[in-house]
Amino acid sequence: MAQIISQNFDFEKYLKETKKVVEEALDSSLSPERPEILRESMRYSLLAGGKRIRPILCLASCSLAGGDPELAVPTAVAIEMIHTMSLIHDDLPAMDNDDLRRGRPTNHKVYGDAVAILAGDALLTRAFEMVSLRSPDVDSKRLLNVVGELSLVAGAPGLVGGQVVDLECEGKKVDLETLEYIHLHKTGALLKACVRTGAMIAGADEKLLTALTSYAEGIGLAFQIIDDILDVTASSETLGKTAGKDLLADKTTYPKLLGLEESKKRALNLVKKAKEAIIPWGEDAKYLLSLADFITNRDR
Ligand code: GRG
Repeated sequence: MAQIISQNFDFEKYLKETKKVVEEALDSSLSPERPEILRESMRYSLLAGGKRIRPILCLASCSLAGGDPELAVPTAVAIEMIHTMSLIHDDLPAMDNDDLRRGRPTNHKVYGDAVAILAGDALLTRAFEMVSLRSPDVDSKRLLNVVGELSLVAGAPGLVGGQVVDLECEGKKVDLETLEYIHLHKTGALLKACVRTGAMIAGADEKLLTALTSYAEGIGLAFQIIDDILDVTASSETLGKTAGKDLLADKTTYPKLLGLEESKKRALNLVKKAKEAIIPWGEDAKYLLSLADFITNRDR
């Protein structure tokens, strides 16, 4: 059934048009910024491309919940800001120490560590400004819920906590449970916030939020499994970031623990279950259903 709904509309067109909306909103979200070096560094990473899967998930979820996706654009931008700042900080010498991101030299390679850290800080704080002060026409109680959700996923209970465990585990033998903990926090938490906040802006009830949470948990883990697989199978050129990095940093990954075939099977199974959680919403679920397939079929 999911397959039938997914094929009933032009997903490529939807993706292209929604991405354009996101790119334009990102472009206009960063002014005025002083001093100039900070503005440049923030824009350098935020406007460097990327799949924009997170903001698109947020807007698609708002649509599923019966809301006007236009109202969720500032939150979608905020989420991409949090994601981008996490990439800037992740690439720093004190963390993953990477030279290439989104097909260009990493932020600290261009602007130096100090400015890169501060650009990340400024993007993170701007994210909360986008929701609280730049979301006209959204009920303030709903915005407060969105701020709460984003503060939880960005902080120790989410990305930061996952990153710390990930760094601690480098070079160590890691079991599947710990690996899942890392991924659910480092990657899954923000993906979950995308779909939950989009729906919150539309005023979704608990039943829908619970279904969307199940959907997001499935695609979140699947997204990271595919990321691990691509690290082994794709080139740096295609990925726009250094391929083979996990092996080099002696990181435990799904392919390392389960093998490539079993990892792929696990990702497909997670996506199937994710889709089942939102099938009762029928035609309204078509964007999120197709986005789930997009996540497993992506090549970068
Ligand atoms: C959020 C306060 C705060 C701190 C950040 C550094 C850090 C703490 C966390 C690291 C999080 C991280 C880098 C997770 C990896 C997530 C991931 C799979 C990124 C790749 O996402 P894609 O493929 O990339 O969507 P594009 O470039 O397409 O956006």
